[in-house]
Amino acid sequence: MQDNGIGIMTVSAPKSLNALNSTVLKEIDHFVSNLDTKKTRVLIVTGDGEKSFVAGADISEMVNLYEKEGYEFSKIGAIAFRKLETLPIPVIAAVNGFCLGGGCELAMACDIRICSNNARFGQPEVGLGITPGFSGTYRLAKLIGQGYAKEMIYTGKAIRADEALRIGLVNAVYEPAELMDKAMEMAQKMLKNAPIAIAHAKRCINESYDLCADDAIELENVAFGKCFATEDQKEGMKAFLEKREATFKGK
Ligand code: CO8
Repeated sequence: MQDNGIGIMTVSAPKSLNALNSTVLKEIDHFVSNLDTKKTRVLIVTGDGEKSFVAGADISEMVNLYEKEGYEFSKIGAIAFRKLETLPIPVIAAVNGFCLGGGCELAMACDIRICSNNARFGQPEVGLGITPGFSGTYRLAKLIGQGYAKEMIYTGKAIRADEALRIGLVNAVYEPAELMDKAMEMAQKMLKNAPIAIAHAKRCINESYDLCADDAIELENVAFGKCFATEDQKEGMKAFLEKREATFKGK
């Protein structure tokens, strides 16, 4: 769904609390691959219904897999989530309930997570005899640090929204009824800013994690310079000096 520059991707598998089966994963991949990021300038990801964002990968689909199929299933999700993570637009996860296993991994592939006060986060995989997949070990440790990540992953315990806020897994917690409005409000603020500058900033933040300091700083220098080749930079700075609101064209 797309409305005035804000897209909403709703994960829907109502019989299993929106668990990610291979069809849903392919739908996510297809949606993200075909998203027109000139028209959709901010994406919100949420789950269908009031109880669950995504309750993990579909266990019934994984139960009889062997090593090769397990690897392939993990790759389908990992590729789709990587595409989501590297979209040149901001992606906000509006986590509206259970956010477990592959659900937490989906939320972590988004730029920002906000949640309802009934949300529960966890990586219960080791209790099922598997590791987190879909890049969960990588992203959780990056987001909340190795200590908390290892505790969550080794114990498999689910944490409440207030705890997720405390450890930096989410940015804010809201009443369920106001969650989507708050996500839209955040998206509207982003829409007012220069899209090319946001895309560069996102790439610098994402990529600098895996670079040494000198390379990360140089990546930013180059991105900063590139902004001066845009009409938006001229408009943004002129508007400030003329004491008016800037109108960005994404050029
Ligand atoms: N997979 C399949 N079905 C599910 C899943 C799931 N992950 N989660 C819920 N369901 C189904 C239930 O089986 C149930 O189906 P039915 O009505 O036919 O019995 C229905 O959804 C409703 O669920 P519950 O009755 O259990 O609802 P409750 O409110 O009692 O409990 C919970 C909700 C706590 C969320 C509970 O359903 C639960 O613990 N679900 C499993 C959570 C989980 O372990 N998730 C992690 C899965 S593993 C994973 O995500 C790995 C990701 C990386 C994969 C890499 C590839 C190898």
